[in-house]
Amino acid sequence: MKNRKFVDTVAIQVAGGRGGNGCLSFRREKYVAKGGPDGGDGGHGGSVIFRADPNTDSLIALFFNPQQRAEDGIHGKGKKMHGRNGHDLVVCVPCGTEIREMDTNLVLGDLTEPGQELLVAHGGKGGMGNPHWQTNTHQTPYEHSEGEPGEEKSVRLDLKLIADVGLVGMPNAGKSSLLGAISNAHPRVAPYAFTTLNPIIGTVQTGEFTPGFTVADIPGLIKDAHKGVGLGDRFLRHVERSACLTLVIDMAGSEGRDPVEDYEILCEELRFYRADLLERHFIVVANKMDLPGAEDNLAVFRKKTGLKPIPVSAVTGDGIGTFKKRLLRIVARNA
Ligand SMILES: Nc1nc2c(ncn2[C@@H]2O[C@H](COP(=O)(O)OP(=O)(O)OP(=O)(O)O)[C@@H](O)[C@H]2O)c(=O)[nH]1
Ligand SMILES: [Mg+2]
Repeated sequence: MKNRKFVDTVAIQVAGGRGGNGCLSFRREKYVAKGGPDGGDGGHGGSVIFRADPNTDSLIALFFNPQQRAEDGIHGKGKKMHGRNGHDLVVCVPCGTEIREMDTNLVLGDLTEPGQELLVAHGGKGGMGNPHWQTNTHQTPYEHSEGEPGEEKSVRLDLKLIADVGLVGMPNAGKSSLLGAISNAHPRVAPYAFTTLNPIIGTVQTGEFTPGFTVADIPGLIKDAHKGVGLGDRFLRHVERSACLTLVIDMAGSEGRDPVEDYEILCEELRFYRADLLERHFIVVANKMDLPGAEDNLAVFRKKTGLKPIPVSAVTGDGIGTFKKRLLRIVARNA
């Protein structure tokens, strides 16, 4: 589980099944002359349907199986036997998967709710048997039609995880430590940049009988992330839909960093990614308040930015309760 490749974008081919052919046949029975046409119709091809499934958490299965084809319809047979329709192919994808047609770049659908379905490739129609051509003046039809091919498409699937809260910050700001402090997740924490390489989601328990809310921790952002510097800003899509963004600032200014500057770089990168991202609710958390210098830096930060960050320490646990309550209030308001 731990080292499993995290796949959040795949390009795949989908194809509906081919319709079965209509049959050319005539009734043949002892003592019945000119029995008439009795070729059955072909069954329709199955369709390819994507379904949002809460038990699927990555697109890895499709990464290894990039061709998804539904079953063909069965050919019609004599004695007017209709061929069976091909079974639909239901492909389970994680909730939060956006499906785009490659040729047109059009979004075909966005599967966010568990159980939500989208038909992406129709199966082909079944062919018709020769009785369809029978008329008063045409009693022995030899015409019959073939099944139509199923629809084929190249589609791209993009997974955008759906968490109520998204943690963003510079590398080493303590995002993963905070996630570990407030939720059931145990993300890797280490004193170097880019410890977190893939998004991680944790659930914050808010009471014995309430469902709680989810928090996503993504890899750190650095200056020019929008140009691909560091791990780039592509992970921001996983917090794009969060009701609340939490900007985590290392208030101790470790490694000679300036918290105000960090905050400004973060805002700039978020705006570059999507201009309206910060127009939604965001809060600022001042982390590492247990370290020397943090109090002074916080005072300067307040003055320069006019913001009131929540002071916390992921290590000692100070302020974590307040932080959680604040998140819960925002999430509940947006629910
Ligand atoms: N003293 C102190 N150290 C902290 C605090 N929070 C995190 N750290 C330390 O800061 C370092 C980085 O913490 P991480 O949680 O891995 O930081 P991150 O933001 O997830 O970093 P990346 O995943 O690399 O982006 C670790 O050595 C943590 O132990 C805190 O509140 N106080
Ligand atoms: Mg981390």
